[in-house]
Amino acid sequence: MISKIIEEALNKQVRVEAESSQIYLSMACWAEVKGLEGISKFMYAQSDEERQHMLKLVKFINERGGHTKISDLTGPPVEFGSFKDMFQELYKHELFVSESINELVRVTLEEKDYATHNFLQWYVAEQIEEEAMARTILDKINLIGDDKGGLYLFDRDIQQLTVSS
Ligand code: OFO
Repeated sequence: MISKIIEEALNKQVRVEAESSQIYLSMACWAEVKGLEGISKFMYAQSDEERQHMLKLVKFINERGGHTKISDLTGPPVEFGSFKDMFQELYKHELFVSESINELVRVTLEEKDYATHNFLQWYVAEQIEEEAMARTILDKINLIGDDKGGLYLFDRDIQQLTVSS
């Protein structure tokens, strides 16, 4: 059984994950209409992953005697500048998500809710991976440059990242 404080804190995270999914879906659309097929596929997959993160929380709350409240979401941007800007935005967003998870972990310790604390370790590990992936992508972009040729190679390479992740 989770306390009201934990229920509320987890519900907040449901919203964060749902908004992440929408932001990445918007990035997928932006890349798709620009003809960046690889980047777009990658972002559709990221959006799906974030929805799975959200659902995992939804199930946990309901199964632990809480009630998930599905809330309004803040609409994501429609335009993302250059592909480099877009991935910088993604990195920034993942840092924000990590902070949000860390805060949630802090609340579980304060509330002495060790079951939820244990459940959240999956998210802690996931954020380490996602931050690392975003940094790898930014390193790659810096290496190949922001020009047309670089973009072509990057769009091709990122398809392999999608397959292997
Ligand atoms: Fe990438 O954020 Fe979910 O956890």
